[in-house]
Amino acid sequence: MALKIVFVGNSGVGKSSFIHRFCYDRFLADLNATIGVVLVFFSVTLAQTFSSS
Ligand SMILES: Nc1nc2c(ncn2[C@@H]2O[C@H](COP(=O)(O)OP(=O)(O)OP(=O)(O)O)[C@@H](O)[C@H]2O)c(=O)[nH]1
Ligand SMILES: [Mg+2]
Repeated sequence: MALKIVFVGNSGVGKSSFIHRFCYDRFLADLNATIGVVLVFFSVTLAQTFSSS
């Protein structure tokens, strides 16, 4: 399943930092302000639970 998530908000609130932490598990203290739009592609495997009745 493919999801597209859009981050919008005032400048400097931490959108890019949040995305970096989520996608790459790191914090970059010297991130430049984002001009326009940045696309990040990231895969995550979700645990599935199957129930039988
Ligand atoms: N102390 C602290 N600083 C943070 C945190 N998240 C982001 N910052 C700092 O806040 C500033 C702005 O973070 P960005 O992630 O660039 O914010 P942004 O929303 O992407 O900003 P724009 O690209 O200008 O729209 C940077 O100096 C970050 O280092 C946090 O959780 N704690
Ligand atoms: Mg940004």
